[in-house]
Amino acid sequence: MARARRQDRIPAPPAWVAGIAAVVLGIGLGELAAAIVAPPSSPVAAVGSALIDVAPPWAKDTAIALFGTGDKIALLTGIAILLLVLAALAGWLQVRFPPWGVVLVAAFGAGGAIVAATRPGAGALAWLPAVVAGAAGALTLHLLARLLRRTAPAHLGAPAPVAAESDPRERTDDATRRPVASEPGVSPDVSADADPREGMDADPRERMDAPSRRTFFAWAGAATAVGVIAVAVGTLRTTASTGVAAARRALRLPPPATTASPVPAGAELDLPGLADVVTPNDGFYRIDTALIVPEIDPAVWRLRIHGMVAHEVELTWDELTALPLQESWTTLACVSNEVGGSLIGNALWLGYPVRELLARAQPSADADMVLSRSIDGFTASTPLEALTDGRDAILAVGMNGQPLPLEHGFPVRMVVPGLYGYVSATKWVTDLEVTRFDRARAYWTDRGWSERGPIKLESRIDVPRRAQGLKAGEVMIAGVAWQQHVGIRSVQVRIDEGEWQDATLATAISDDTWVQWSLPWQAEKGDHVIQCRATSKTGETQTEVTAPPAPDGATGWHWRTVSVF
Ligand SMILES: Nc1nc2c(c(=O)[nH]1)N[C@H]1C(S)=C(S)[C@@H](COP(=O)(O)O)O[C@H]1N2
Ligand SMILES: [Mo]
Repeated sequence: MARARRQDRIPAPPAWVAGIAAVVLGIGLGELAAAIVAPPSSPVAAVGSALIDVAPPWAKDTAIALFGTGDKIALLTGIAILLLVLAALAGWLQVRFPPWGVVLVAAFGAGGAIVAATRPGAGALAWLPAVVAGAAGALTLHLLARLLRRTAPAHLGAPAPVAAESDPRERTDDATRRPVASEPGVSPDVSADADPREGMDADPRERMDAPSRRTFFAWAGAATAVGVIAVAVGTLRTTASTGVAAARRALRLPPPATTASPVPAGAELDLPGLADVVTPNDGFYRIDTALIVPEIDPAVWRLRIHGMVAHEVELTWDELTALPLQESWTTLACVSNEVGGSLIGNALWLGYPVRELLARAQPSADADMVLSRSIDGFTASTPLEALTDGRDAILAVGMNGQPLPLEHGFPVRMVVPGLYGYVSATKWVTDLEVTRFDRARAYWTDRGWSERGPIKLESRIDVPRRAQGLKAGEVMIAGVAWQQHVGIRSVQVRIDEGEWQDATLATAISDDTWVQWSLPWQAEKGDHVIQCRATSKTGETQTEVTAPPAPDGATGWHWRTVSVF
């Protein structure tokens, strides 16, 4: 019969609590350290960002499909849950098999330090917060687990056989609850260490000396509270310390040298439920790999144009905004957008044509691609031709009359009409490398997506909404259609797979934007299927063949079922 070791008598839940309390405290102190280190370098964020980069493409695609623009909150929640589970495991390990819990926590700190130090844009001290987190977590776990082990009664129920094969580790552990030996009137040789029948006799003085479970929970609770407060303070400090948001608010963009024509009358049908023809900035979809939005002070922003060029070009914010800027309307779309999806938006951009800067740099004749890179290491491969063929491919600084919002690329991003965002719309852009498709690969190309991403012809039904209760009678069917840089010629709608009927196109802002369409319908009682399809200005009609977003954009007809009462 195996004699239970003392630590085996501690139930698992308090051991989990010890691990979670220690890890929360460690992470809290780490976040606090991260706020002090410049640039701020949260180890949790660094590991999260690294996870995003190493995640298999299917995982990311699923995350975007499931959570859409909430994918980052979902990831952070997932990381938090994973950390709590690992913390609980570390607690259990440390109580049952010391020092493996402490080893696990320390290893995570070391791993976090390596990841944080090797992220793009990491500062010289980026490793420090993770080391602080790991060290504080490991030490706290050591102390809490020791306290918890001491709460276990040395004796439990029926006498156990003599521990001839006593685990030496256990003696070391027991040595930690030895103050009993130094008490006045107590002979040292009755200490647990010296007792050959340890585990058989309950020493009453030892019972008195052993801390209660309540004491343990009090310490664990205190550690957790300190950790939570430290996370909050650290996060607030990080947000306040960079001041980039404040710099953005104070910024005044120069007026455009070339203005775009205003939204033409008749472009906005203004139907409830129909997407606005101009998407407000705070309603604009956001897709990127940046767990923490990069914060770049315009005063330190630089753009470098290099690679296969005759002259390298470097540009500061002041130099860029002193150039004659132009306004242009462009509808941005994400390749991950499902048929009928909402990862698309239209804005008025203010910027400077990339072709003008390329003209200064003089790309070599055999270059065919520009790899744009953001401060956080994301890259996009844009065909050189799309940047030089005269379309409104710009380095944008303004969006709908405002400086770019931080999450949309402040201070400078690329916008190229006609190409999906992943191959053109690099936010927080700092580097343009003129190169060739057979020499360099972009972020998503490495993850199985197509190296070129022209936007596909698509149309979407916005109203009537899916679950909308419809009364029989006239109902307006309306939506949007797009194929940027080609333009939409017509949209057709059919009900219950009947004849295709021509919808009325609203006035398009330009061929680089989406266009609204509408069709009145005499709805009769019952369930109906509404479908739409667009035809482009080149005469191509939207294909019925369904394709998933990967590797180069979804296709198929959008359809919607409605019930009419
Ligand atoms: N730096 C950076 N830029 C990026 C991305 C990114 O992950 N990082 N994602 C691209 C993708 S996939 C899209 S669809 C657009 C989305 O731009 P938005 O978030 O402003 O709508 O940004 C592009 N630019
Ligand atoms: Mo995208």
